[in-house]
Amino acid sequence: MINETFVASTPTEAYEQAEKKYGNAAELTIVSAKQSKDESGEIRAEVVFAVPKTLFMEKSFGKGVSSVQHQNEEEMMLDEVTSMRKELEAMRSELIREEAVLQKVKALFLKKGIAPQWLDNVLDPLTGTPLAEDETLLVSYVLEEIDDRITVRDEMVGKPKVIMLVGPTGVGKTTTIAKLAARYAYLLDRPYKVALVNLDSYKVGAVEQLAHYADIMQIEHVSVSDPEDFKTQIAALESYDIVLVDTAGMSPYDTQKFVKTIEFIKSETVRDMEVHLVLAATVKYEDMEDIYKNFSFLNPDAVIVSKFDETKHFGTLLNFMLLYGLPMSYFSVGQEVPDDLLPASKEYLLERFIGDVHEG
Ligand SMILES: Nc1nc2c(ncn2[C@@H]2O[C@H](COP(=O)(O)OP(=O)(O)O)[C@@H](O)[C@H]2O)c(=O)[nH]1
Ligand SMILES: [Mg+2]
Repeated sequence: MINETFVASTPTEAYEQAEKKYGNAAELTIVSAKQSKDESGEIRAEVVFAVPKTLFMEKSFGKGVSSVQHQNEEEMMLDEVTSMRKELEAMRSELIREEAVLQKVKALFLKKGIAPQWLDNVLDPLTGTPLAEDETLLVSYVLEEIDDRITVRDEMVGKPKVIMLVGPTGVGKTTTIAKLAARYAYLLDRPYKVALVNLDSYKVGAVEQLAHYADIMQIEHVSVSDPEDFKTQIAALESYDIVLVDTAGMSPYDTQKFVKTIEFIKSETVRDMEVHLVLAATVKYEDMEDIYKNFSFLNPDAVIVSKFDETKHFGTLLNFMLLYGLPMSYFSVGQEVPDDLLPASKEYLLERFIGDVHEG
């Protein structure tokens, strides 16, 4: 209840004022009524009514009350907007922090030689996940992704096969052929019957280099200079378990015939034909694409990584594997024949790469 005082010259007038305001003044309780004279001698009647609070608010402030409600609603909305803004602000700074972590990890792998598109594909979907907040976790995640996506081709010696090595000059094809010859002929569970074919028509001295190894190992060795001759020789070597083919200096003029020859050998059912691209671990990022383009027409089945011992940085090499999805078959880890050859291993490669990444 609110005590409201009505002042008039007579109590009746005061009562009428109350009736005017509240309609039926009978609802109101009179708390007190008194009459007095003011300084000028005028009579003054004061009647105090007890008015229910809601009625008082409504009649006294009418619109005012609803505007108070309005004001309250507005304030509530403002509060809500402010807290939403705060939440958005927090989310935004979180995203900025995540973005900084993502960019840092991306920069690290870019520096190591991994291609930006590949990194974007792996890292972009992580925005907003807990992984994106933690640099160490994120680095491990990328390393695991690399581990998942690179593959190793098992050394399958059960079936007779022709293995051809292709690749840029000086990359280590002939040396690797010699190592492979020794491996198959002497270093596996049983001796395999190995023959060497030299398809090395342009590089002077190359024939001698392979012939020299063949002589030492007492392994059959033939030299051919054109695709037709190559076909004949491969057919003649049918009784061998492993025929290793060294190549060099193929001219673009020969390539079509050459591809046909490979297809012909591949269509044989008695033997498998594998083409291994030899790629130096020291390969430059800029050269990678050219190398792939120059040899992809031969449909390489695997990559032999040579000169593993000549670098500590394997990012570009890994990038090549990630980009072209070729499995790795062997690692050449030095010049020594036959010792410096290992069957490819993801652990061996990744261990070195992780060391490199952690060095920053
Ligand atoms: N450090 C190192 N040198 C190698 C490796 N493989 C080959 N080489 C050397 O690289 C040079 C070229 O090798 P070669 O087999 O003639 O290459 P090709 O032109 O591809 O046949 C030779 O001096 C080899 O001794 C390797 O894994 N590590
Ligand atoms: Mg050679």
